[in-house]
Amino acid sequence: MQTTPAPGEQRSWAKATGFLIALYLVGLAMIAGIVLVAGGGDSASGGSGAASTVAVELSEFKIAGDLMASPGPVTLQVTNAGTMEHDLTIEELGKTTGAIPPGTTVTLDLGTVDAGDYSVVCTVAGHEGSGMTATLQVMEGMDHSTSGASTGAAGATDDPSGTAGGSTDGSSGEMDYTKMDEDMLASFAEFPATTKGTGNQPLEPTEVLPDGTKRFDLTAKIVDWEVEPGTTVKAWTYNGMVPAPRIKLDVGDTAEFVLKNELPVNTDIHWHGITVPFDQDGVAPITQDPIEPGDTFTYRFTVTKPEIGMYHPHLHGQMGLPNGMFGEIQVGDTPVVRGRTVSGVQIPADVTPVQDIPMVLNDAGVIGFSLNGKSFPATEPIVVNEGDWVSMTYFNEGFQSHPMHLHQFPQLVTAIDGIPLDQPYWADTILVGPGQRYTVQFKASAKGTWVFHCHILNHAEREDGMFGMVTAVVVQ
Ligand SMILES: [Cu+2]
Repeated sequence: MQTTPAPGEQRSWAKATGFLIALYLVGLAMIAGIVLVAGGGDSASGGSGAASTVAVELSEFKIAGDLMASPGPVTLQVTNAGTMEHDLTIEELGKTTGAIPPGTTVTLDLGTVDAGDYSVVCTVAGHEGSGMTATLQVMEGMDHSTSGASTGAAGATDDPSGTAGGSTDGSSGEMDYTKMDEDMLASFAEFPATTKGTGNQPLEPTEVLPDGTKRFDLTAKIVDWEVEPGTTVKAWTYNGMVPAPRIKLDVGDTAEFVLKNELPVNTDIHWHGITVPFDQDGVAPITQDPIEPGDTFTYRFTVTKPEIGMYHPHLHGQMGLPNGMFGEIQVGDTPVVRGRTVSGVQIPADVTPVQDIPMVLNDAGVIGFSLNGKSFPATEPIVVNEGDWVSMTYFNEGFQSHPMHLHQFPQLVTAIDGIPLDQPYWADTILVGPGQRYTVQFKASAKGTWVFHCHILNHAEREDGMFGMVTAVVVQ
């Protein structure tokens, strides 16, 4: 007996929270429409009756389901329960679903399949390497099938019931809403949770050479990293922390970065957003040879203007970044707007932020949805006094865009990608795309614990409570 958990998860998630009912209805209406279309197609093809139908669920970054069938006609019912496009491909059989949008279920007819093991992957770049691989076992006695028609019908009835917001449909009895409510409250109660390891610690020079060159040591290595309470992963790091050590340079500095590669693969460092000579750009094998496991390579460059960048591997970036290899590198001071009026709001001439915070976003790999390498409730709150100004730079090292919403306090965008804006602007939600840096400042003008989160809500909540890209500004 197969179930299709993805639509149920979406429904229960939204229902439990009460967040943005309108958005939820629109979203579910879209999903319901898609499933109805898919269901129609399925029941038409399901007429063969004898076909084994196997339910498969795709998400970031796994392929889930009982991938077993008996030899003979096999049909896959593939649901993309993730937040980005995926496909399901079985190269050996020459079959693929093609790209499946999030929240969509499609049917893939494999035809008649002989006994054997078949490799199942998502072919979107980087997804197989991040974990989207599975094996379809076809053998006698492995018949987990239901008829295609009944699976399709279940999918079709499930979702409209969710759309209507009704809990009267018997088929939704698998959800334990009471437990969801309890788990939600429990997740809030844990914040802020203590976990092992702190990222973004300042990187101090190990040595200053006679000519004034600042020499820094970086070691690329895999370490245990507690990403949320009780969840420890094998993180790929610089110097054993996520995000990597924070590098601050002064305009005019010459810096050397001695990188030792203790990873199992070749690597390099790309200084994203920092102006460097061609042979220091860290794009192996174009600008340098790959740094092999066990080898050391020294980067050396002089910085000549204020910049806000980030560093990460370019080689195997799709694996290194989501797994934790990312950090901030900044030259000069963070831009601050003072003594001018923006959209009618006077910014005092003496604004001096009490904190200058890096807010590093990630959403994939073993680190997953996170702020500064931690998932809620292990994210660190921003604690300030009433009336304080804070400056903050978002660094998106993930694979998706994140609309970062701070409750109550408008954010004044002062720079994008480290470039100060001639026309700063106010916004309460800042959409930060992969690779981008947005620098903002805000005034903590009212006491309270103000929630601060990504507004793609399944980056911030799941059935067992808040997680991922959520923290708070605590104003005392
Ligand atoms: Cu997000």
